[in-house]
Amino acid sequence: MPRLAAGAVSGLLAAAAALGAGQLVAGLTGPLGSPVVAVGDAAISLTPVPVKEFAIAHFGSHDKDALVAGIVAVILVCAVLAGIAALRRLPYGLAVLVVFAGAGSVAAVTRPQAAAADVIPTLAGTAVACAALVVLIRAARTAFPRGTGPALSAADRDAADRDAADRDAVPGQSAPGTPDGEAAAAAGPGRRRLLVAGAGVAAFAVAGGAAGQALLSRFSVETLRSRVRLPAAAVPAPPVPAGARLAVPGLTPFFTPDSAFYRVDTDLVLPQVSPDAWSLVIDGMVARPVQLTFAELLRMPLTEADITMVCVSNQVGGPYAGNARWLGVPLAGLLRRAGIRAGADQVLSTGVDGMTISTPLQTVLDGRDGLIAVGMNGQPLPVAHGFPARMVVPGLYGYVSATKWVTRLTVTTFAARRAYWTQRGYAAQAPVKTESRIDVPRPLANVPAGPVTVAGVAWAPARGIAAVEVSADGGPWQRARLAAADGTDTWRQWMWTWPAAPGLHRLQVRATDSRGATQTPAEAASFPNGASGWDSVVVTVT
Ligand SMILES: Nc1nc2c(c(=O)[nH]1)N[C@H]1C(S)=C(S)[C@@H](COP(=O)(O)O)O[C@H]1N2
Ligand SMILES: [Mo]
Repeated sequence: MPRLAAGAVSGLLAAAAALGAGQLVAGLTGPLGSPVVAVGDAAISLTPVPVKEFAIAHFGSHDKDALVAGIVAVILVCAVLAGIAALRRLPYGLAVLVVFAGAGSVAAVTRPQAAAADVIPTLAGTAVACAALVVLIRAARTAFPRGTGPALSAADRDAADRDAADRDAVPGQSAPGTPDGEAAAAAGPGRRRLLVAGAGVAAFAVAGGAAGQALLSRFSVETLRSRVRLPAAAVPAPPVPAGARLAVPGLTPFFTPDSAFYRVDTDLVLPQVSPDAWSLVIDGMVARPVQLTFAELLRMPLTEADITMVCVSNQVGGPYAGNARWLGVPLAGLLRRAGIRAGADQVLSTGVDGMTISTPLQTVLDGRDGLIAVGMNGQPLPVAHGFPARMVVPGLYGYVSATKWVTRLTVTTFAARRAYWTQRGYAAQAPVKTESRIDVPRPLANVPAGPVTVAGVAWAPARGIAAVEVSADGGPWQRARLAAADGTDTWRQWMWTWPAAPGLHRLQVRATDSRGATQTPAEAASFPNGASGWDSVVVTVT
């Protein structure tokens, strides 16, 4: 057993050394080459939609941490197997490592933003792992010679150690009494050698990983972002009406702070885009293709607009919606400047991460505030939300409108081009469904009998909310009080005072948009065009 354990630990240490070396080299070549990142990004684009939906629903913004943990777990299990295999025959263990190197390299070079250098971290990591495995396995074989492991008890081994020590002291005297005397005699110093080698490899892994992490911070564009000065809006947003905010503790704030704004994208490592290197190309079915630098974009008249953004993966009552004040160049003007040719019906936008998003051209041109945004809540876009520029179009789910790190707008047709999520079966036409959510009381809360404040938000971006109603225990729908509307593109807070009697109760909410359409009770999953149904909470009144 100790022999097997030594093999397993050798495998684990070799894998740790590989990850440390990979991270160190990625610190030089760029974050996308880090083996775990490369494999993770590849896994994300290969993951079937239901699994992705599950991950977003159950791990939320931590879905990527869960993925990384999963990959590391797979690596560790394979490392254990490689170590044990190597104990029998070294080439078996090395073969496992080489298979990993192949998978990691393929993953690294097939990523949309990949450079040839992105295979180097994986190859360097594999070379280090092979060397470490050879050294450790040789030491392990000496320390735990075949056949002695399971047979030797702890007392036997102590005896063998002593024998070995004796033999050192008295040259020529062998350890009698054990069937494999020679080997057992070598075990003591062998084990020390294994310990030293193991500790060395572990130290290398930790130091390499830490150094790589430190080097990787060089790739951050945070400093460049902090130097961006956004011009004032030529067309400022109207002030938010005084009555847009209701004073209810626990209610979703009207504007979502950047730190609380949901983040959904397919990137394990946030794209770091220098505003100096960034440009926006407008091409496809246009009369005059346009290319704009960030400086040129900032010199154009900027418009400010309050827009609530929603992810198609948001479940009824879910958290993947946020409201912000965006600053940017109107999209319609940019496209018209390029000259849209007849027959086009789609804007296909591309992010530097390779994400493609198809937006119906008509929704961009119908007068709503579609933007190439550079500012969010008075600051340059946070890196996680698309710095230096992203698209925002009110009324459409993010996957058909909200391209982060956007760098190309191609005017085209739905017949000619399909975008990332529509290739995966999501709807090409995806207006945000009217939804309302109960924020307070929290599900399964205990509240005292008497008047209880029920409150939440409701949204129907681009249409506007006209009414919100609440029902207790399936009883008659009661009109909630609506906070003042800040245009049609943002959510509205609402509240209702519930005369609560003791017992277990279920509250339900539904909204009606400004066209008079009431939110459907029909429950739909978020695939393929957004969840529907009424949000509800169950509470205990005492
Ligand atoms: N480049 C890029 N843009 C993207 C995505 C992405 O994966 N990559 N995800 C889209 C999706 S599905 C949504 S809901 C919004 C989320 O924007 P946020 O992370 O700023 O909230 O970004 C959209 N834009
Ligand atoms: Mo989304």
